[in-house]
Amino acid sequence: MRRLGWSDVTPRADWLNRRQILAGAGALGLAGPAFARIEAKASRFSTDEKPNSFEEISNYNNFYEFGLDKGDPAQNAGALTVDPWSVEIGGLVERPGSYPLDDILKGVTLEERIYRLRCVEGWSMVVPWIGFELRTLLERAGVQPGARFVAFETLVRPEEMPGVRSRILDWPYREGLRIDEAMHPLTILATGLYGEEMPKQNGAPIRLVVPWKYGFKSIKSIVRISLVEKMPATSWNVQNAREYGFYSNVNPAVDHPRWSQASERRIGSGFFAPRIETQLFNGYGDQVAQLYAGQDLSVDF
Ligand SMILES: Nc1nc2c(c(=O)[nH]1)N[C@H]1C(S)=C(S)[C@@H](COP(=O)(O)O)O[C@H]1N2
Ligand SMILES: [Mo]
Repeated sequence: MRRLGWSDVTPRADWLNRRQILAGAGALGLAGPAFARIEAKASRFSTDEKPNSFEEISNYNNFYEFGLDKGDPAQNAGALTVDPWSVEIGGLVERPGSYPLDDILKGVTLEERIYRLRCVEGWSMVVPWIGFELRTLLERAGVQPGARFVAFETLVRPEEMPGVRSRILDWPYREGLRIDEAMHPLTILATGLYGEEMPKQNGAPIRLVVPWKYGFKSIKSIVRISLVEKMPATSWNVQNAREYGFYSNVNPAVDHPRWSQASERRIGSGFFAPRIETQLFNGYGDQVAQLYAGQDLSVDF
């Protein structure tokens, strides 16, 4: 069952106003709206592009634990139990442990981050995430000097995840970032979108969002975060290293072996709408290009 998002029913101008009003109301301690909403402040990191509708964002998904088709996650993820939820933080950290989600959320400031999402398959969306910077959680756990990478794992619960009962991938779904990528302010852990709790098909209750990388890096329904010394194994790279590199930065000049990455189809733009030119680092180059200074992006793809 899905609740209506306000931008479904309100024009964008109203929605923006509402967003500002809500942010202001939170700051002033005024009563919020009658329905359950996550309070979050707007962010200077947000794009001003028009977000996709809640309908589009929550019905066109990749979440192979729930099936291969774009509609499968919306169909099947309802069965996922997301409460209680804990995230195991371990490896090279000062304070390893199993952190209940409630405790994690107590120490963070939720923000709305409207980001472009570019899937390696050649489509894109704009999503108004609610989340917080990954670095705030890593700093709380205390990163040890030897940690050079961060590894993430998704829940594996075959009873609730029909895709996990077949061998589409080598479960658990795994992803990873270099430590400087993980500490970058654009990298967030998202717990909602459109000001509401994360739909299960989008990776409830907590998922990664790395907007300058192909969508598969943004791992969903995270149960484990490990600080490690060596570059960790990641699901799509293990599946096919020639097609999916560890970095997987959005790059129109580095084609997938089986298709061009020069352009993308914006979901919801209509069948005859022209394709959009894909931008290096998905348009976030001003903020992230320096992370890769001296690297050849066609080698480290
Ligand atoms: N655990 C897990 N995380 C995942 C995936 C998946 O299959 N399993 N798919 C990835 C891919 S390919 C994309 S494009 C994004 C899609 O996120 P969305 O459905 O919220 O748009 O999730 C990523 N995270
Ligand atoms: Mo993707």
